[in-house]
Amino acid sequence: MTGDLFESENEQPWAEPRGEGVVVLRRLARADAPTLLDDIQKIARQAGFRNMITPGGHEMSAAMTCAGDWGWVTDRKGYRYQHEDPQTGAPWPAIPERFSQLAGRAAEEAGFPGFQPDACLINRYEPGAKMGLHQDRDERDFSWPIVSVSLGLPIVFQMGGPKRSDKPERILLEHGDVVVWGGPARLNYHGVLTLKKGSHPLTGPYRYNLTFRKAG
Ligand code: MD3
Ligand code: FE
Repeated sequence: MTGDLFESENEQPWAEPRGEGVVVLRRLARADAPTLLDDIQKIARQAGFRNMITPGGHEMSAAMTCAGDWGWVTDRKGYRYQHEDPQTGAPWPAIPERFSQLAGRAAEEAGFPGFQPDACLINRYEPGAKMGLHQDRDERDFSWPIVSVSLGLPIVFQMGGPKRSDKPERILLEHGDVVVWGGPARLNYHGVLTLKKGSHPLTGPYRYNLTFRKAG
Protein backbone atom coordinates (compact mmCIF):
# COMPACT_ATOMS: atom_id res chain seq x y z
CA MET A 1 0.00 0.00 0.00
CA THR A 2 1.19 3.48 -0.85
CA GLY A 3 -0.22 6.09 1.47
CA ASP A 4 -0.68 9.73 0.51
CA LEU A 5 1.78 10.94 3.13
CA PHE A 6 2.68 13.83 0.80
CA GLU A 7 -0.50 14.41 -1.12
CA SER A 8 1.02 17.38 -2.97
CA GLU A 9 3.51 15.10 -4.71
CA ASN A 10 0.73 13.08 -6.29
CA GLU A 11 -1.41 15.90 -7.64
CA GLN A 12 -2.01 16.06 -11.37
CA PRO A 13 -1.05 19.23 -13.27
CA TRP A 14 -3.84 21.66 -14.07
CA ALA A 15 -4.11 24.72 -16.33
CA GLU A 16 -4.99 28.22 -15.13
CA PRO A 17 -5.66 30.61 -18.02
CA ARG A 18 -4.72 34.17 -16.96
CA GLY A 19 -6.16 36.27 -19.74
CA GLU A 20 -5.19 36.54 -23.39
CA GLY A 21 -1.81 34.90 -24.05
CA VAL A 22 -1.00 33.67 -20.52
CA VAL A 23 -1.47 30.13 -19.18
CA VAL A 24 -0.13 28.88 -15.85
CA LEU A 25 0.42 25.11 -16.09
CA ARG A 26 0.51 24.30 -12.42
CA ARG A 27 2.97 21.55 -11.37
CA LEU A 28 3.61 20.51 -14.99
CA ALA A 29 7.38 20.18 -14.34
CA ARG A 30 7.09 18.62 -10.90
CA ALA A 31 7.69 15.00 -11.92
CA ASP A 32 10.74 16.02 -14.03
CA ALA A 33 12.16 18.38 -11.42
CA PRO A 34 14.93 16.10 -10.03
CA THR A 35 16.40 15.46 -13.49
CA LEU A 36 15.96 19.11 -14.54
CA LEU A 37 17.90 20.13 -11.44
CA ASP A 38 20.67 17.60 -12.23
CA ASP A 39 20.88 19.09 -15.73
CA ILE A 40 21.10 22.60 -14.27
CA GLN A 41 24.05 21.51 -12.11
CA LYS A 42 25.78 20.03 -15.17
CA ILE A 43 25.29 23.25 -17.15
CA ALA A 44 26.60 25.26 -14.20
CA ARG A 45 29.81 23.20 -14.13
CA GLN A 46 30.55 24.42 -17.68
CA ALA A 47 29.03 27.90 -17.44
CA GLY A 48 28.92 29.00 -13.83
CA PHE A 49 26.22 31.11 -12.19
CA ARG A 50 27.26 34.77 -12.01
CA ASN A 51 25.70 38.06 -10.97
CA MET A 52 25.83 40.20 -14.11
CA ILE A 53 26.03 43.98 -14.21
CA THR A 54 23.26 46.09 -15.74
CA PRO A 55 24.07 48.87 -18.21
CA GLY A 56 23.35 51.26 -15.32
CA GLY A 57 26.15 49.65 -13.27
CA HIS A 58 24.08 47.66 -10.78
CA GLU A 59 24.79 44.03 -9.94
CA MET A 60 21.74 41.84 -10.53
CA SER A 61 20.64 40.02 -7.38
CA ALA A 62 19.64 36.88 -9.31
CA ALA A 63 22.62 34.78 -10.41
CA MET A 64 22.38 33.59 -14.02
CA THR A 65 23.74 31.20 -16.57
CA CYS A 66 22.55 30.09 -20.00
CA ALA A 67 22.22 27.15 -22.35
CA GLY A 68 21.56 27.07 -26.07
CA ASP A 69 22.78 28.71 -29.29
CA TRP A 70 22.13 32.09 -27.74
CA GLY A 71 22.76 33.22 -24.16
CA TRP A 72 21.42 36.41 -22.66
CA VAL A 73 24.04 38.68 -21.11
CA THR A 74 24.23 42.15 -19.63
CA ASP A 75 27.21 44.38 -18.85
CA ARG A 76 28.02 48.10 -18.95
CA LYS A 77 27.64 47.98 -22.75
CA GLY A 78 24.04 46.77 -22.69
CA TYR A 79 21.70 43.77 -22.85
CA ARG A 80 22.15 41.28 -25.69
CA TYR A 81 22.19 37.64 -26.78
CA GLN A 82 25.52 36.11 -27.73
CA HIS A 83 26.86 32.68 -28.72
CA GLU A 84 29.70 32.60 -26.16
CA ASP A 85 29.87 32.78 -22.41
CA PRO A 86 31.78 36.03 -21.76
CA GLN A 87 33.35 34.43 -18.68
CA THR A 88 35.13 31.67 -20.64
CA GLY A 89 34.78 32.57 -24.33
CA ALA A 90 33.33 29.08 -24.91
CA PRO A 91 29.93 28.43 -26.52
CA TRP A 92 27.09 28.05 -24.02
CA PRO A 93 26.24 24.43 -23.12
CA ALA A 94 23.53 22.84 -25.27
CA ILE A 95 19.93 22.88 -24.09
CA PRO A 96 19.29 19.36 -22.73
CA GLU A 97 16.72 17.35 -24.70
CA ARG A 98 14.50 17.11 -21.60
CA PHE A 99 14.35 20.90 -21.33
CA SER A 100 13.33 21.40 -24.97
CA GLN A 101 10.72 18.67 -24.74
CA LEU A 102 9.13 20.25 -21.67
CA ALA A 103 9.16 23.73 -23.23
CA GLY A 104 7.65 22.44 -26.48
CA ARG A 105 4.93 20.50 -24.66
CA ALA A 106 4.02 23.53 -22.51
CA ALA A 107 3.92 25.89 -25.50
CA GLU A 108 1.75 23.45 -27.40
CA GLU A 109 -0.71 23.18 -24.50
CA ALA A 110 -0.95 26.96 -24.53
CA GLY A 111 -1.67 27.08 -28.25
CA PHE A 112 1.84 27.62 -29.69
CA PRO A 113 2.77 24.43 -31.56
CA GLY A 114 6.26 24.05 -33.03
CA PHE A 115 8.12 26.08 -30.39
CA GLN A 116 11.85 25.31 -30.65
CA PRO A 117 13.72 27.50 -28.19
CA ASP A 118 17.32 28.45 -29.00
CA ALA A 119 17.99 30.16 -25.66
CA CYS A 120 17.47 29.02 -22.08
CA LEU A 121 18.22 31.58 -19.39
CA ILE A 122 18.64 30.04 -15.93
CA ASN A 123 18.07 32.34 -12.96
CA ARG A 124 19.05 31.38 -9.42
CA TYR A 125 17.52 33.36 -6.57
CA GLU A 126 18.80 33.27 -3.00
CA PRO A 127 16.93 34.89 -0.12
CA GLY A 128 16.83 38.65 -0.70
CA ALA A 129 17.14 38.37 -4.50
CA LYS A 130 14.45 39.90 -6.72
CA MET A 131 13.83 41.12 -10.24
CA GLY A 132 12.21 44.50 -10.85
CA LEU A 133 9.50 45.14 -13.44
CA HIS A 134 10.87 44.88 -16.99
CA GLN A 135 9.99 43.74 -20.50
CA ASP A 136 11.72 40.92 -22.37
CA ARG A 137 12.37 42.49 -25.74
CA ASP A 138 15.90 41.48 -26.75
CA GLU A 139 14.55 38.62 -28.89
CA ARG A 140 14.12 38.93 -32.64
CA ASP A 141 10.58 37.65 -33.15
CA PHE A 142 7.88 38.40 -30.56
CA SER A 143 5.41 36.04 -32.23
CA TRP A 144 7.04 33.17 -30.29
CA PRO A 145 6.09 32.82 -26.61
CA ILE A 146 8.38 32.64 -23.60
CA VAL A 147 8.03 29.55 -21.42
CA SER A 148 9.09 29.78 -17.78
CA VAL A 149 9.66 26.92 -15.32
CA SER A 150 9.86 27.53 -11.56
CA LEU A 151 11.81 25.11 -9.34
CA GLY A 152 12.45 25.13 -5.60
CA LEU A 153 11.28 27.84 -3.22
CA PRO A 154 8.08 29.74 -4.10
CA ILE A 155 8.12 33.41 -5.10
CA VAL A 156 5.54 36.11 -5.75
CA PHE A 157 5.46 36.96 -9.44
CA GLN A 158 4.27 40.37 -10.63
CA MET A 159 2.31 40.32 -13.86
CA GLY A 160 1.88 43.80 -15.24
CA GLY A 161 0.54 45.03 -18.56
CA PRO A 162 1.99 46.56 -21.69
CA LYS A 163 2.77 49.83 -19.87
CA ARG A 164 5.14 50.12 -16.91
CA SER A 165 2.41 52.09 -15.10
CA ASP A 166 -0.14 49.23 -15.38
CA LYS A 167 -0.78 47.89 -11.87
CA PRO A 168 0.74 44.39 -11.64
CA GLU A 169 -1.27 41.39 -10.48
CA ARG A 170 0.47 39.07 -8.01
CA ILE A 171 0.74 35.35 -8.69
CA LEU A 172 2.49 32.85 -6.42
CA LEU A 173 4.77 30.64 -8.51
CA GLU A 174 5.57 27.31 -6.88
CA HIS A 175 7.84 24.33 -7.50
CA GLY A 176 7.03 22.75 -10.87
CA ASP A 177 4.83 25.56 -12.19
CA VAL A 178 5.26 26.35 -15.88
CA VAL A 179 3.98 29.58 -17.43
CA VAL A 180 3.57 30.38 -21.11
CA TRP A 181 3.48 34.06 -22.17
CA GLY A 182 2.61 34.75 -25.75
CA GLY A 183 0.48 36.74 -28.13
CA PRO A 184 -0.67 40.04 -26.64
CA ALA A 185 1.04 39.27 -23.29
CA ARG A 186 4.48 38.74 -24.82
CA LEU A 187 5.73 42.25 -24.11
CA ASN A 188 4.00 42.71 -20.77
CA TYR A 189 5.98 44.12 -17.87
CA HIS A 190 6.81 41.54 -15.22
CA GLY A 191 9.10 40.86 -12.28
CA VAL A 192 9.38 38.95 -9.02
CA LEU A 193 9.31 40.17 -5.41
CA THR A 194 12.13 39.42 -2.96
CA LEU A 195 12.67 35.70 -2.31
CA LYS A 196 11.89 34.80 1.29
CA LYS A 197 14.17 32.51 3.29
CA GLY A 198 13.24 28.86 3.25
CA SER A 199 14.44 25.36 2.59
CA HIS A 200 13.20 23.22 -0.27
CA PRO A 201 13.85 19.45 -0.23
CA LEU A 202 15.34 19.57 -3.76
CA THR A 203 16.98 23.01 -3.96
CA GLY A 204 17.74 24.00 -0.37
CA PRO A 205 17.82 27.80 -0.03
CA TYR A 206 17.29 28.55 -3.73
CA ARG A 207 14.66 29.16 -6.34
CA TYR A 208 15.57 28.43 -9.96
CA ASN A 209 13.74 29.78 -12.96
CA LEU A 210 14.26 28.57 -16.50
CA THR A 211 13.04 30.77 -19.33
CA PHE A 212 12.91 29.33 -22.82
CA ARG A 213 13.09 31.79 -25.66
CA LYS A 214 13.42 31.94 -29.42
CA ALA A 215 16.11 34.62 -29.50
CA GLY A 216 17.71 34.36 -32.94
C1 MD3 B 1 5.88 37.79 -18.93
N1 MD3 B 1 12.37 35.95 -15.00
O1 MD3 B 1 14.38 36.05 -16.77
S1 MD3 B 1 9.77 34.26 -15.34
C2 MD3 B 1 13.47 36.90 -16.90
O2 MD3 B 1 11.00 34.32 -12.25
C3 MD3 B 1 12.37 36.91 -15.92
O3 MD3 B 1 13.03 34.52 -12.94
C4 MD3 B 1 11.41 35.89 -13.93
O4 MD3 B 1 11.53 37.75 -15.99
C5 MD3 B 1 11.84 34.82 -12.98
O5 MD3 B 1 13.43 37.73 -17.81
C6 MD3 B 1 10.04 35.69 -14.40
C7 MD3 B 1 8.24 34.66 -16.03
C8 MD3 B 1 8.22 35.51 -17.27
C9 MD3 B 1 9.22 35.45 -18.20
C10 MD3 B 1 9.11 36.17 -19.37
C11 MD3 B 1 7.98 36.95 -19.64
C12 MD3 B 1 7.14 36.29 -17.50
C13 MD3 B 1 7.00 37.02 -18.68
C14 MD3 B 1 7.84 37.67 -20.83
C15 MD3 B 1 6.71 38.41 -21.07
C16 MD3 B 1 5.74 38.49 -20.11
FE1 FE C 1 11.71 38.77 -17.91
